[in-house]
This record gives sequence, structure tokens and C-alpha cells, in this order.
Amino acid sequence: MSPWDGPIPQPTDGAECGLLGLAGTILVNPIAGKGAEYLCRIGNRPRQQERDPTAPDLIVALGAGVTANYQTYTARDSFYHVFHSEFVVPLDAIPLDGLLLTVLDRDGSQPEVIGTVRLDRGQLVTAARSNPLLSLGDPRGGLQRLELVVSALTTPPETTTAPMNVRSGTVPANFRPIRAGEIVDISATGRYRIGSWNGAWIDPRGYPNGVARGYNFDNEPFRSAPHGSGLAMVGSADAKTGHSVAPCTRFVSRASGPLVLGINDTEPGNNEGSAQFAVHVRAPTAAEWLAGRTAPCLAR
Ligand SMILES: [Ca+2]
Ligand SMILES: [Ca+2]
Repeated sequence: MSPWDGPIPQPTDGAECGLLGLAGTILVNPIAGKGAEYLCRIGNRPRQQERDPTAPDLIVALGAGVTANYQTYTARDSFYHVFHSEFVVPLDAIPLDGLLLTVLDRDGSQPEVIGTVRLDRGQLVTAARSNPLLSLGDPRGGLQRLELVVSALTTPPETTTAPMNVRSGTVPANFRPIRAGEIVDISATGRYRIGSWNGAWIDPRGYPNGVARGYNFDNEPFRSAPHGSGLAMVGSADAKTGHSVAPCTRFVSRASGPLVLGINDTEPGNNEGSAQFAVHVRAPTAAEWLAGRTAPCLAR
């Protein structure tokens, strides 16, 4: 059998912590640069030892049509992996040809399809009612077995609040992992200052007029956001998404994983004051899930 990947790891393979690229692509932008530890200390993949680089770098993607794309993080150099990633899908969003589950090898810039499975609405409804474990495979490809646990989502919308000392930089939200496909709405308030060089008291809208952006985190959307504004990240390892909370955001989560909240400042150690985040999470409508987007937030 020929190996999936070459013996030398590709440059983009090493991201222990990264942000997803544009929707519909599975490229990863590694989080690097000054202050990266504040973005990367929560929800990272443990460093793996002694892996065989020729083994595939596994991703499971779930989608329908062109704009509904949801995915796991990358399990590097593995023939077997348990993701524990949760996806929420409105029944009305499932097209007649079903949902497409694709297992990919993300090694390098050209992902390779290992196998695909289609799931129709009837299969999912039956599984949720009587036999939650679906065991799937794609004998035409290289996908021997893909196990999926299906359950009906019955939880109502949930809310939480998170106070933070802005000296912490980032904090994990006191909340269960977000499911891919959920609608996350966050608004922030607060009063703080973020450096001895500029003693102005600000709030999560950050500094106006692009002042001091040189102290922002390097990765977009943080690089272009107002300095000192609120931020949020959702996801695990190399499949996180970043959101500016200046002072609010609302989005369809593309990945599943912990929610992290914080302040867009690479040097939080000299900060003073506090911020409060109000988080509201709910299931998407069929239209939101299919489009991968929702209406913008309203600042309160
Ligand atoms: Ca590999
Ligand atoms: Ca600072």
C-alpha cells in the first residue's frame, strides 16, 4: 500500500493552534507572533510524539451545498482518531441528496479525499429515535469505518456571563464546548485601561481611529480590530475561528470546541480594570445553517 503522505512533514502541518481559513477551504492560518500564548493556551492539541509523518492528517468535514461547511480539527499522522466533535444540523436544512460527510487528509495545501458518506434525513431521524450509533464506511475510498452518534437536540437556548480581569488577556468561558453550527451571540461591556503609555480608560469598543493597533494580535480578524477591543475564539487546535467583540458579535460556529474570551492586546500584564461578556448560544435555523451566516449583532 502506498503511503498517504510524504516522509517530510509539510510546512502547514505543524499548527498546534490555528485559525480556519475562508469558509469552504480547509486551509489553516497558524497563530503566531507576539502574545500568541494568550490565544493558544486553551483548546490546543497535545503535542504528539513519535508519529509517522506518512500517516494521513485526518479531518472530518460535514456539509451540504456550497456554503454549509463545518469541520473538525486535524488529527495529525493518524489512521484512527476519536474527535469528540459535535455538529448541530436542523432537519429542515438536510437536502434531498443528504448531508455529505468527508474524511480528508489535510497534509500540505492539496487535501486528499479519503472517503465520503452521504446521510439522508430518514437515516438520521431513525438513528436519533432508536439506534444512535451509526457505523459508516466508504469501500470505494480508504475509509474503513466512521462511527457517528446521533441524538435529537433538545436543549433550549443557553446563556452565560463571564467577568474578566483584563490583566488576564484571555479567559475560558464558563460554558460547555460550542457545537459546530450553533449561533453564538456575544456582547461585552467594561471599563479598563491597557497600558502605562496610554492611560485612557476605554471599553470593549477599543481605541478609536486605529490607535495603537501595533499591539494587536497578528492574525485576522484581530489585526485590523480596534486595539483593546473585546475578542472571542471558538474551536480546538488548528480549527479555531476568531471574532472581534467591539462591542458585540454574532456568528454561526464553523467548528466545535471551547469558547475563549479576551481583550485584543498582546501585552495584558500592564492592564487594569475589568470587562464582562454576555454569551447567548442557540441552535441555527435551517437558513442560517445552510448559509453559514446569520444577521449581525446589535450593540446593546
Ligand atoms: Ca501526515
Ligand atoms: Ca497592555
